Amino acid sequence: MGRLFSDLKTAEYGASGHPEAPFRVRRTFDRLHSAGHAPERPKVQAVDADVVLLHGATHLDSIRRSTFDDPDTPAYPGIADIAMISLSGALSAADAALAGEPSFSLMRPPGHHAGKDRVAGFCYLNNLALAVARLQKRKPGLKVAIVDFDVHHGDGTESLVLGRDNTSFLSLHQYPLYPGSGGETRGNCANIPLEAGTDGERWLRAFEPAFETLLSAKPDILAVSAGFDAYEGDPIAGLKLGRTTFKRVGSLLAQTKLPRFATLEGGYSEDLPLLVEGFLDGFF
Ligand code: Q9C
Ligand code: ZN
Repeated sequence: MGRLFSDLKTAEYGASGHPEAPFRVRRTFDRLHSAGHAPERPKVQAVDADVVLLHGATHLDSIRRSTFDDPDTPAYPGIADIAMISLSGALSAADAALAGEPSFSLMRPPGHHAGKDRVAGFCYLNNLALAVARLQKRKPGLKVAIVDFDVHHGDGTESLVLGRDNTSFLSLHQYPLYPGSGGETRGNCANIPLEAGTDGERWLRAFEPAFETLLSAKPDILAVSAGFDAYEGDPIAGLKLGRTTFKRVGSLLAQTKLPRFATLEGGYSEDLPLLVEGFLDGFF
């Protein structure tokens, strides 16, 4: 079984009516625990120097001082500290993966819309991209393939890794939809736009060849932005993936036998705990 990093402090912020809500971590944590997983606190504590690997020099301070402005991404009290815990989960998962253990960071806030100097779409720090940058700093030349299966285009991640050496990115997403980008492939960033209503079978038919192409670059490790909002029951998007599709994706990633880690991005349905459990059944 793989390693699961979580911290219930990341279930302690929220705003009423906001879909990115505490239950996402709290209920998923409980469900995975009951299913036999053993959630661990992060083993690596993120520090400011980890953030400036990709974000601008003032980005973390702007989160600490709440001087940012995005309608979807509130200035919750203490959110900078919580975002650093979420980042710590991603860094811990990356380290575990490199040591040979598949791993998952069950934390919030998510990260894939956060850009260099930008909070956006419920995201403050780009957890996954920072974890990748830290791995590559420690292991120069490490080849990383990023897979983003959140229903939204991973625009923040794309902006941070576009043109980056030894790094390739694949995102499948509903299009058009927030954030509006991801309509075409650019350089090392492969984008697969999918129309509203796409089901699991069609999704997998698009994923499999694109994933083969990603693997042809012979990555050393897979870094996965695991969003579960392409689920048919998700309240904020329109793809129609069933529960079993997430398990299948986990299995396809695991079949590579590559070192791998994943971080929670979106997924707003009450069924999120079941979806994550299915994904981990395949991924670990
Ligand atoms: N204001 C993630 O899934 N919706 N973020 C905007 C128009 C924003 C989703 C609607 C959706 C962000 C991590
Ligand atoms: Zn999303």
